[in-house]
Amino acid sequence: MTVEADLVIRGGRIVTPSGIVEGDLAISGRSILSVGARVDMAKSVIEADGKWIMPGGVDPHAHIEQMSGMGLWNADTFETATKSAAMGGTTSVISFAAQAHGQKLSETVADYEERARRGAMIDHAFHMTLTDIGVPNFEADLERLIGDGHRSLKVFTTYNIQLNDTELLTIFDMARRFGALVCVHAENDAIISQAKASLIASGCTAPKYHAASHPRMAEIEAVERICRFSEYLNQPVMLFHISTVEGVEAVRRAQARGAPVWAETCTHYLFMTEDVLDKPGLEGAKWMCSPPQRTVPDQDALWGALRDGTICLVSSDHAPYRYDESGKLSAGSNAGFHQIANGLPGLETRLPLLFDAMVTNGWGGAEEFVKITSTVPARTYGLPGKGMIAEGMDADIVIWDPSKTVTYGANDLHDNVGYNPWEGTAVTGWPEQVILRGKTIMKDGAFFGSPGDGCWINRPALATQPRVDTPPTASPS
Ligand code: DUC
Ligand code: ZN
Ligand code: ZN
Repeated sequence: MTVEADLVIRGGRIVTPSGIVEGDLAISGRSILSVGARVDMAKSVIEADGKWIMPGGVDPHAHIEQMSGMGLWNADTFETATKSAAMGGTTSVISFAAQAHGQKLSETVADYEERARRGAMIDHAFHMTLTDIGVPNFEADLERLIGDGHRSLKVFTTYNIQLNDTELLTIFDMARRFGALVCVHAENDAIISQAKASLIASGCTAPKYHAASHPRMAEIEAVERICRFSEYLNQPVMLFHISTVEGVEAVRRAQARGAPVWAETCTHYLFMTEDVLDKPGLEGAKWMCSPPQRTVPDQDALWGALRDGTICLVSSDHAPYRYDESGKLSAGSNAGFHQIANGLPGLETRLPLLFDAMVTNGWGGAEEFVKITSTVPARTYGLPGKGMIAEGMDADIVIWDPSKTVTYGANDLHDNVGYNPWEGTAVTGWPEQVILRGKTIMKDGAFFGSPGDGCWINRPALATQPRVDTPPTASPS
């Protein structure tokens, strides 16, 4: 019996895990019905000659409706952030359920789940950010929550919410036993504190000094230590936002030793350097993030690491703050870099920037673009149905117009940030239509999603890891 499709996208170049296919992409209900074969029975047809048909983007690192380490709320709610993501071609996002100090983990997660359930317009999941392992019922809650579908954790080694080494090892061991990936913001806190103190003592407080306040050695030390912890306990780890040559090399060495470590970088490290911070007055605050943007040789190393797989994906690290007293200027218009919230918006711009570099300008091509922005994030974080165009997968599809050029303006994003850090940047290749589980949520710049359209994605726990201790090199005498 021939099944009638709800929608057929015809004539485009479809990027699938087994190559580029020219033919029909058929959708039935919320799923992909067939890929490549001619389908004549369809309720509606989109003619897509000359367009790329790609899976919706999966952004696995974004801060949404969350309080910062400095006690400031993000500018975005689930509603504004997920609209912005969709406008840029992203259909799934992993944000954070961030534990406040003293808060029971079950309360943290329930709170974020409820806010996302009401507001989110694309599909979503949470990394559980752990800041206080001493709260009642911590271990039992963690085990239950991982079993209930939250299979990734986030810990810090700095930012006023760091865990010490003993606590980190405790979490790694629990994650190993309960089946979760641990994501780490890895920068050495003592190195940053010392650098900050000496800059402030010398009166160097403008935003441009933020770069020097996060010495590359802070990343190097913490990445090496975390890789060793991962190796020691055989615990899978994702190193967030790698920014330096040496950070890449540390990950590469750990992977060569067999440590179960993965790494990401973000768009702002690939396309920006630290000079973005050097602007008159406090203007540079708009680009402040941690780690800071680095240098051209660092960018070259990051691209090289993407090429050889040392870094497996690119996220946005969307961390939205307005350039006013609610955000970047909360400590006033004479604030020092150490009083300014870190983060910049990126959910909407991640894919067009990478499409331009990889598809339009040929760095890697269309398949590689899909891999690092959708397929690998979905696989690494265990998002069932997401990240590829194949029969039975969720019909999360983006139709890209490869010939459309857009130059970003001062305030043309759909988040609640009020500025675009990419103002003046031109990209060629633009998301023309975005489909979430079979429903069009964006077409030609018009948005059709509604709060609550986004579904929480239940992610089965990882297989638990056996512990592999390093064998002793000499017998005790
Ligand atoms: N860095 C982070 O690690 N998180 C949010 C913002 C930032 O700049
Ligand atoms: Zn971080
Ligand atoms: Zn982050």
